[in-house]
Amino acid sequence: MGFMDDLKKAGKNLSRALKDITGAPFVKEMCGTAANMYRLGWDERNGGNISYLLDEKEVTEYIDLNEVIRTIPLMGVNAADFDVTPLIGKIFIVTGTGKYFKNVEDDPENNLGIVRIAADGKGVELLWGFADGGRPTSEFPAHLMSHMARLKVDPENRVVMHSHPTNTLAMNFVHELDEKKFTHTLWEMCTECIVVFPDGVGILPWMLCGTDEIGRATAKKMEEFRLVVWAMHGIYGAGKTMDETFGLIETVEKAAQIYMLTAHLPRVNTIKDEEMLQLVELFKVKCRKDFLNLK
Ligand code: 2HA
Ligand code: ZN
Repeated sequence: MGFMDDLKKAGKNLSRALKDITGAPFVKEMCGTAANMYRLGWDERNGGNISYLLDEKEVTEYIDLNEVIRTIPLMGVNAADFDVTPLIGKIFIVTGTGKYFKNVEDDPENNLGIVRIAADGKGVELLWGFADGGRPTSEFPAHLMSHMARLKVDPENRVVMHSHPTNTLAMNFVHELDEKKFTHTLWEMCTECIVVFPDGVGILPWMLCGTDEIGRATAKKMEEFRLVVWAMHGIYGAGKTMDETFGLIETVEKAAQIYMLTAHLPRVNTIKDEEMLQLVELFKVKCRKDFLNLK
């Protein structure tokens, strides 16, 4: 390197002291959320994954975007075959494949990665994390396709989250997997349900996970729903913020828990459809009216 290059590099480093990334709000949110999900029993072993679309300006406070650590092919369990053009250049923080939510908080640098979708749309550029040679979750294709689908409906969507919440899963085994019936049962279980997820819950039949096919099917559902159940596997949620997305799954799981606590007992009371309609009107949300049984 020549003298002028040295000088330029020194100048660049002097003018831009980078902040400690472990203190970055987006890293702290990933750590806190993974820890909560683990503690709630939703994400055993390597179950679950989160991806979070970051604001490039915010990221530049912590890392040098010109320094690519390595390039990783975009794939789940197979080489990926889908068009990510709308996401080229976008930066995500994402949980790693095979990594345990249990460990994220204590060791973010090995369990999380910050990646930028490469210009050719065939891979991602690692900018930080996955320090032990890791790569993004095997469900990254499903995440990216879901991000693209949600961004079309809501340009502010930033988070996609997958989890295995216990009662939601249990309910999959004993309740009909019909979107209207499943959503309606959840709406009946907690007063706030219809306000929190007025658009209802989409459902996919059991499918092989980690593939582009389940990614495409999830994204198709995401055009209509912010919540998609993967039958007998888990759930996907999407939202503007980590809190909103976590809250969606948390509310479904709470409703499913009440269902599982009561499904085998005689039902004496319920929240009526007319009452749900009052809630929708009071909180001024637009609900899936076709999921109600109004006279
Ligand atoms: O990442 O949950 O669906 C582990 C999983 C796969
Ligand atoms: Zn899973």
